[in-house]
Amino acid sequence: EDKDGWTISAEVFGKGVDGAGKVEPDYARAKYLLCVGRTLNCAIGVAAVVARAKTEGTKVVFVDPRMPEGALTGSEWIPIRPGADSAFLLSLIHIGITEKLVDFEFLRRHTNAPYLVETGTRRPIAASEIIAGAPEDAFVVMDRKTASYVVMGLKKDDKGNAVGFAEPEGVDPELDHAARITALDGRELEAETCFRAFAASAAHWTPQEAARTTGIPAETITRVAREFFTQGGVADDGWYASRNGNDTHDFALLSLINAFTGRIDQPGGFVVTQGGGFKAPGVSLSGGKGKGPHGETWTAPEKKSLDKILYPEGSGTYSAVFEAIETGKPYPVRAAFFTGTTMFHREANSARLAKALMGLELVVVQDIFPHEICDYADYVLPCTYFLEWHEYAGVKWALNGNVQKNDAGIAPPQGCEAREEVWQFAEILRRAYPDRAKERLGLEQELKTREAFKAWYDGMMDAAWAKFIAAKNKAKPGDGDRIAAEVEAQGWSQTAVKKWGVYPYVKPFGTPTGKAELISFYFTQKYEDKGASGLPRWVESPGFTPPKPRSNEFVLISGKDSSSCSGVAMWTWPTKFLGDRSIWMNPADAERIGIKNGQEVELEGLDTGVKGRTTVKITNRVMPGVLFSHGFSGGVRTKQNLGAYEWVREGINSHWFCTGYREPVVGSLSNNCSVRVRV
Ligand SMILES: Nc1nc2c(c(=O)[nH]1)N[C@H]1C(S)=C(S)[C@@H](COP(=O)(O)OP(=O)(O)OC[C@H]3O[C@@H](n4cnc5c(=O)[nH]c(N)nc54)[C@H](O)[C@@H]3O)O[C@H]1N2
Ligand SMILES: Nc1nc2c(c(=O)[nH]1)N[C@H]1C(S)=C(S)[C@@H](COP(=O)(O)OP(=O)(O)OC[C@H]3O[C@@H](n4cnc5c(=O)[nH]c(N)nc54)[C@H](O)[C@@H]3O)O[C@H]1N2
Ligand SMILES: [Mo]
Repeated sequence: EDKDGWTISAEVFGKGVDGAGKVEPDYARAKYLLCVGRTLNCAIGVAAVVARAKTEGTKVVFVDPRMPEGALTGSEWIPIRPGADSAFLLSLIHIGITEKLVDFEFLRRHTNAPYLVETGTRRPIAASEIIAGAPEDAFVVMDRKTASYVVMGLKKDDKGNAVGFAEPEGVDPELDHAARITALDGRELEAETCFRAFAASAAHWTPQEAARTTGIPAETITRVAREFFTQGGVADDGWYASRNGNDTHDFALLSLINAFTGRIDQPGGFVVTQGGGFKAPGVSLSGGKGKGPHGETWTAPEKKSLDKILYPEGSGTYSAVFEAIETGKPYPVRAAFFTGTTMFHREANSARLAKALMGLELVVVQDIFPHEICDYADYVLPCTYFLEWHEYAGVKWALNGNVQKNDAGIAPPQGCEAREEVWQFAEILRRAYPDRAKERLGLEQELKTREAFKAWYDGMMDAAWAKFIAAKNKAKPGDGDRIAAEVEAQGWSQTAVKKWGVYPYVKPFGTPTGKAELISFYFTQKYEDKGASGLPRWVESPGFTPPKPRSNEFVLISGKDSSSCSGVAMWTWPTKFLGDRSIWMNPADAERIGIKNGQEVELEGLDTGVKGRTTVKITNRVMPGVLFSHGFSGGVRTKQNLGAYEWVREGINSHWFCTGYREPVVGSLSNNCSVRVRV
């Protein structure tokens, strides 16, 4: 459901950079930061970094149906119709190309823009089809220097990993090329460059055409395009792609527009983050082999998890499990553990979720608060909070490489049972499958006391940390000791400084071409028929019925703010006062349908018929035709007695009204929906 870190950047940059926070704008040096459906105000240190950059002149532009907090001062807010982001982004690129503002040299050398595809189908043309003796996995460009087709390949190590580029010295690829080519086997191929195919498709999105779809004036689109490409623009690639069911294209374009600026992995551009380098001990499964925390190994079933079977490019489309619960296919699911997730406040279509939960024989919830999901649980296992764990970790979403340490500041009170979920899991595993617990985790005896658990678990963590420090000392004498001392003294330490200009100049990206891809060769070859075209384009949101314009029907969207959202903040006392459990409505809409500020209304899902009541806040911070609600900020429906926290029931949970539509390849949900408002 949630696409944290994945963000579909793999379509443009391939595997390997699709982990959490692996590619990011260089926020500190960005000159012009474009945020499409991204609020910034909430994401870890980014807000502070961007605030500092703004004092040095960085311009920030938010493109969002509602005005996020970050746009209240010193930034521009451009309202956009929900689900129209691809049309906007394609128009920016189209203007950039036609006004020659994009970096053609970068496109030629470091993207697959000059690579040949079959005209119409966009099937990548392999070099081996037209050049005798070319490797199977290489592609082809027209070289301007030699006026001939040349082989563009990758250097690979013995494991098949791409480690460099194999292309002719001084190759000067033609961007705008089309030809009829006779293949070695005699077939006639109509070929064109990716650039031509992409530019032709983007050309549909003139500012006027994009204005009709996005609701943004054509002059604004033209101005933003010129500013973006001439003032050092960088686009944020976003954090999660579950909005309208057409988001795959939006997120691919948010990454791709950065390739058109030529500032990939350059200061102020769109960069690959360095990574801390520390790997915490854990269990991994891959290629039929399991690996335990002490180096234990075993043979694991070759089966894929359900979400990967149904949504091969997704990362955790939980609702994939719903069908399996109901039908037993592709395999039956009878029990589920829910660890640290609200479920009802994250998952679109609450009724479908409730039905799936009731179809399970065993539901176990591990949480720290009495969320709605507890009503469906056979067992609720209260756990410790992450700040109570002893844990070393790499720092994600940071430009430089850093490591950090958590440790409990205080011990649990006497007589209180405080158990980490790892402890609970380990003990459940040991009782259910004693042999596996021994073979895979090195766990033979019951971890009866907190001391016993800490000796086992913290011992593994400390051993991994000691190994990391030793390796750092070996690589550079004294460096490990410095890191260890800094972590002890201040909780974190810098392990590596960002190296600029590595990807895709020296090291290839994980794409078939090793370069940034205008047309994703991987997606085109694998998913063209499933609608996840390798060529990003705009499609109308398939996630919900569009509301009738200027009626009492609206698109209902949601998002977070810096003070109240998330399953934890929902249950804190400040949220009672700071949390916003209303829905936002534009004054023009309120006047037309006769609604006063603070008035209670009924919402009804256009597709689901589900009803709910909440109060309306009339504000210019949301565009006409759209209602905004804060996620994780109300609408709790539980049978539990909540005592002083009864107020968490106020308002709505926007997921009540959602269809739960999922994009078929990546599996992102439509968290937006359409509703009717009645007084
Ligand atoms: N305080 C706080 N901070 C958090 C979190 C939290 O819960 N609370 N969660 C963390 C997590 S897990 C994440 S993923 C990040 C997320 O951080 P962001 O990626 O910045 O996401 P949101 O803050 O949810 O903002 C999403 C925005 O998208 C807008 N939107 C909705 N539909 C559309 C559309 O069709 N087009 C466009 N252009 N915009 C649309 C919404 O109005 C909203 O302003 O924040 C992290 N930080
Ligand atoms: N309407 C709407 N829906 C959304 C979003 C949105 O913006 N709007 N955002 C989407 C995004 S980006 C995300 S990431 C998801 C997030 O959806 P969730 O994963 O459901 O959200 P969190 O707030 O991270 O939930 C954390 C849960 O873990 C519990 N918890 C906290 N600490 C601990 C701990 O140490 N141990 C255990 N066991 N439990 C703990 C909290 O009480 C809470 O129940 O929601 C998605 N759904
Ligand atoms: Mo997220």
